[in-house]
Amino acid sequence: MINPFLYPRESRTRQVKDISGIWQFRIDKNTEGRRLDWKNGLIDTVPMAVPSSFNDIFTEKELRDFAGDVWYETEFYIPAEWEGQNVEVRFGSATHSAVAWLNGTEICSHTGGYMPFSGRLNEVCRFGEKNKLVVVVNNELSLQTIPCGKTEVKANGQKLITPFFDFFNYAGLHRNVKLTATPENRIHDITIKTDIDGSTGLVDFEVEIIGNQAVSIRLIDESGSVTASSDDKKGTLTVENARLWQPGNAYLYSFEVSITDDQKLVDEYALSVGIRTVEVKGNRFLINGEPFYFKGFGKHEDSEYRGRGYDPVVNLRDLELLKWIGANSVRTSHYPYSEEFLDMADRAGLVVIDETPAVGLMDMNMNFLAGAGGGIKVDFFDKENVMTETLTNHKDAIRELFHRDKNHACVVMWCLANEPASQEKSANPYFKEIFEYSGNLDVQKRPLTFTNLMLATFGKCNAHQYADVILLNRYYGWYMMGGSELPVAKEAFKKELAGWSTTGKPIVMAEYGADTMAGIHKLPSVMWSEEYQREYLEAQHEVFDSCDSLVGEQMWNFADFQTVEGFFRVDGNKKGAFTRTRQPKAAAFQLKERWEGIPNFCYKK
Ligand code: GCB
Repeated sequence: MINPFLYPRESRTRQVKDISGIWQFRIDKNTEGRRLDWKNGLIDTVPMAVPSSFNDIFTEKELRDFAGDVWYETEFYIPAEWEGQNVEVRFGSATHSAVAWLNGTEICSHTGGYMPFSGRLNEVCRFGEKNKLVVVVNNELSLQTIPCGKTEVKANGQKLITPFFDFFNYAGLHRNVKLTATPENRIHDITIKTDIDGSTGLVDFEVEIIGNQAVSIRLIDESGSVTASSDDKKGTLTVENARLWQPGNAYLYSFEVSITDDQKLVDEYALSVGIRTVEVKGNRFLINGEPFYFKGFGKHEDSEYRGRGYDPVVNLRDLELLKWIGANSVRTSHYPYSEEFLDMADRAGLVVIDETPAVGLMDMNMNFLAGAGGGIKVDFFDKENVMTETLTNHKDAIRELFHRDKNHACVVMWCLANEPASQEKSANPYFKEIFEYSGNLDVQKRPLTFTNLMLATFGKCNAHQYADVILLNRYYGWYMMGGSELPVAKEAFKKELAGWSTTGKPIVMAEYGADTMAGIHKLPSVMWSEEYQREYLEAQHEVFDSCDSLVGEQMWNFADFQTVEGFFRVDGNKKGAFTRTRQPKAAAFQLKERWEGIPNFCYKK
């Protein structure tokens, strides 16, 4: 039994060996690798960094935009002392689907580009010897994949991918690859739910074990003292005078599980646990019983050279900038971020709206902007296999995300999709099923939501009735009524918000923004200038402040990021408060001033 979702951590009984680094790589131009058994070993390779997106390493356009299979290979030793333990290889993610072979034998495969997966090696590996790992990764998109897009072979034979979303379809081994050795009898999974009763914290837990060992659980506070303990696999720990996990002021306990046989340690695992509650009450979003106000951004995992590849340096820099600007939250638009990012958010008290990779659930003839700008549109949810295959893949993505991230204190809400075509009638049955399915998966019962797009303005949306919180992506003053029409845009926006307020649900502005080229200054302002971004934001904020049901603002985007090339994007999306290299535009100082003046709690009475 393999559980890739329990993050690999070392302990007295567990070893982890990171095998990321420079691997061998080959693009499968003629789609022949699977047929010709490249699984046994690659020839004619070039070096490739793992983790990284392969796209931005090359200087050739056809390699950057390659559609199809790409192959990776590496060799490593498996320590002889690991024999007798459960040995696995674990991929943090492979975008969007992958198959892996060790010494020529298949060990695992996975579909879905942002989740970990593992394969057991014992039966195929050579202990104390060199082993060869080969992986094929495919980046193609279709109406049935999550995220959605299309892959076409052009008249000249060139295969091209059109993502139905506004970020570059980066692909490859995006996160660390690790070898792990755990005991055959071991801790398989842990599920936590916390509650607060006055000054007492309650930690409900369930531990799954492979084997029949005695269990011992201790909850350790940050000073190293044991605050509660249990000898059960399932139960509730009571913490007197609990220190709560608070936005911007995190406190983490260590939930330590050990299993023993005749007092002999068999396995141990430690999980960070924050005691906090999350609840929607009327038009308020409560954290620890208090009305919380989201301040922050929709982000991307995106940076120069690395593409979407995990980089702790970029993550730390981003965290510093988030603190500097007074943000308390982010949305993991438009896919699950690395586990290391969530660990960092837990530690920093950064509130996270955790999003699935379900983006592009809308039909468009061209690419993202064709849909948003009213391009040719055919009902997406009525298309063949969407109600069956796409729905199933969407559910799989939700199930895996919830499993991976269930214990993170920072995760306060699940965003099940970004901008589906919810103006369509058939979005109703689709999302009824998606929300019903998701509602049963999370023991913490965190609020569920999705982001609503501009085509499904108030009165036109067929899915919001299932959401606990209304998340709006709106660009009044940018994609519509921009420039001199900004005052008109403001009024139209106010009117729409008044409509959404009648639902009685809390509203979060999940996207609002204006493309801005850093360094362009204009007096008076024009669109794309730093001055216009400021005026645009000022106008939006004025509207937000007039709406009582609005419980948060997450500006689009934290930083400029890469997209497909086209006439509407200048080397990517430029709506960042920061440039792609993480330097502030003028708007960053404006946001800082505003957000430092808004407390995390009780902003609106
Ligand atoms: C949106 C999308 C986001 C885009 C953004 C934009 O509504 O959710 O992925 O990048 O608009 O800048 O147009």
